[in-house]
Amino acid sequence: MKIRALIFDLDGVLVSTEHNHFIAWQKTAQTLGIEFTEVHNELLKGVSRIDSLKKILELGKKVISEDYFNQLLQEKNNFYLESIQNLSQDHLLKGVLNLLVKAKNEGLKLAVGSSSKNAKHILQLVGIMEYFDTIIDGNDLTFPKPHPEVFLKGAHLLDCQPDECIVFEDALSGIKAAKEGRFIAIGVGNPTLKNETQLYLDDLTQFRLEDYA
Ligand code: B16
Ligand code: MG
Repeated sequence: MKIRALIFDLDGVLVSTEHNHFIAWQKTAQTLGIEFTEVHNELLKGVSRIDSLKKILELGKKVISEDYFNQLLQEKNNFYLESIQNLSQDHLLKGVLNLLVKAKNEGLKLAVGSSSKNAKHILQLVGIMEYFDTIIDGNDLTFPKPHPEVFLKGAHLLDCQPDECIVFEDALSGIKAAKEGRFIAIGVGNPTLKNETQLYLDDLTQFRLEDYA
């Protein structure tokens, strides 16, 4: 089957923002008196903001009021947004720009499929918004990753079947979503995914479009 579209996760695939999420969640966990390491953070990658805080609370076996829960979500996002305010094209991950240009020239359709409600803001900061035919983000979703809704909506808007689309993901939740939706799933930039996908790449410079298009 010829590939007609590429669907990119945002945080950790296009832009190096995963560490900012980690630092912001670590601050939240500290406020709650919960130990939170990079290993714990692996479970949060690709996971929605609400589900991330639920997972941190489960980790610390804590129960908090709804008001405090919402306050912590707001504080985490404020801290995260502050930490990415100087984001620029320099924060695009290796190989991103070349692949976007090449895929566009080949006539492929391009989409972003992200859990983040900040996705459009980030794409604007790093200056690659205009490459994408459609952007599905956390604001468009009823079911967060690992549910395939994000990628199925993307494929639908691109008028493509899942098996005509490659999904690039850095998170286990996203790989599960892509596989569940019957997309071609490629793991990028996260060695813990090596055994989870047919193809794993350290970064997008290693992707050979000519093998698919
Ligand atoms: P926000 P992705 C995900 O984005 C991140 O991997 C995850 O760490 C974050 O919690 C989630 O977005 C929600 O982000 O708080 O900005 O709405 O990897 O799916 O592009
Ligand atoms: Mg990601």
